Amino acid sequence: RMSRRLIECRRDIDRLNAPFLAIYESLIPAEEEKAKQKQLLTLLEKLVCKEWPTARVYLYGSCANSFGVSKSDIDVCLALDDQDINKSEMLLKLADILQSDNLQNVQALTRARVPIVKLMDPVTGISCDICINNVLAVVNTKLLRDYAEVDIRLRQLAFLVKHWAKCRGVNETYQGTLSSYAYVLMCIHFLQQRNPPILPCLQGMKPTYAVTVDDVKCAYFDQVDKLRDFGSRNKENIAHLLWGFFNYWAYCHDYANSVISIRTGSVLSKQEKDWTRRIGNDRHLICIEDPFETSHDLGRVVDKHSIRVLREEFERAAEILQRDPNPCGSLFDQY
Ligand code: 3AT
Ligand code: MG
Repeated sequence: RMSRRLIECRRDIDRLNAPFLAIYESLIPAEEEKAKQKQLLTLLEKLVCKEWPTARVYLYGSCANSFGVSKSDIDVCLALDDQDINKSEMLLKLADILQSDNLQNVQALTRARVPIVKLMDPVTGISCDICINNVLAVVNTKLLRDYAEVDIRLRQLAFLVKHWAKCRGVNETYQGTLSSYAYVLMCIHFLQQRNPPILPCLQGMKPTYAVTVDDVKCAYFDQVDKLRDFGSRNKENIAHLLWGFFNYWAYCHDYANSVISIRTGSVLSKQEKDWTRRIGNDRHLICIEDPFETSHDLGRVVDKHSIRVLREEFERAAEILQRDPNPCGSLFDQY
C-alpha cells in the first residue's frame, strides 16, 4: 500500500466547489419537513405523558445534531428518572399505546443492542425509532450539534460524506461498515487536524457544560457562539476538504497503530487504548474513539472483509477526486 505518500491536489479542484455546494444544498431538509418532525414529536409527548407523567421526550441523532439530510427517520429518547424499569416491558406497553393511536408498522425490538420501538406516522409520513434512557446519545447529539455551529464546513463535509456512504453502501453497521455517527466523528477529527485547524477540541477547553450520565462525566466548552471565527485563518473550501478527507482515509491514516480521538483532538495509539488485539467481536481494524464512552470503538463493527470494502471505497473516492473529469457524478454512483 502507498501509505503516507504525499499527493498533490488536482489543479482545478476549486472548479468543483460550486457543484459540491449545490449537492450539499439539495440535501438540506426543507422547513416544512422540520415542522412535520416537530408535529410528530408533540404527538408522541402527549401519548407518553398520559401513561408516564414524569417522562421526558428528547430528539437525538441526525434530526437534532444538524447532520440530518432530508427524508431521514427521527430518533426519539424517552427519559425516566426511575432506574429500575424493565425496558422490555415498557417498550411493549408503549408499542400497545402507539398502535391504538393509529400509528403504523409499530414494532417493539426488545432484543436489539439498543432496544427500541419502531413506527411510522401516516399523517406526516415520518418513521421513528424510540428508545428508553439512552441519555448518552442525547449528550453526544448536543456535542455534534455544537461542533456544527463552529464552522459551516463541518456540516457541508459531513453531508457529502454521509451521502457518499449511503450511495456506495458503506453506511450499514449490520454489514460491518460504519454508522452515520462514526462518519461525523471522522469529519470532526479531520477538521481538527487541518493546518491551521478548522475546528477546536471542545473537550480540551474549559468546560461550560457538564453532566454525568451512567457514571460517565461529559464536560466541554459549549459557548460555541464565541468560536465563530475559530477556523477563519483556514481558507480551504469544501471541494478541497472532501478530497483531503478521502485522501486521508485512503493513504494517510495508520490503520495498524492509530486511534482517532475527537475528545483529545489528536491521534492516540492502539497500544495506549489496549486495542491491539481482537477481544470477542471487537477487532479494532479501524479505530474511532467515542468522545464520552472512551472504551467504545465505533469501528468495532468492522471485520476482516468489510475493512477491505471500506478502504477500497476510500481509495476509489480519492482517485475520483484526483482525476475524474466529472467527479460530482461518479463519486455518488450507486454501488
Ligand atoms: P442518519 O441520518 O439516521 O443516518 P444518525 O446521526 O441519526 O444518522 P444513527 O441513526 O445511526 O445516526 O444513530 C442515531 C444516534 O444514536 C446518533 C448518535 O447520537 C447515537 N449513536 C449511534 N450509534 C452510536 C454508538 N455506536 N455509540 C454511541 N452513540 C451512538
Ligand atoms: Mg437516525
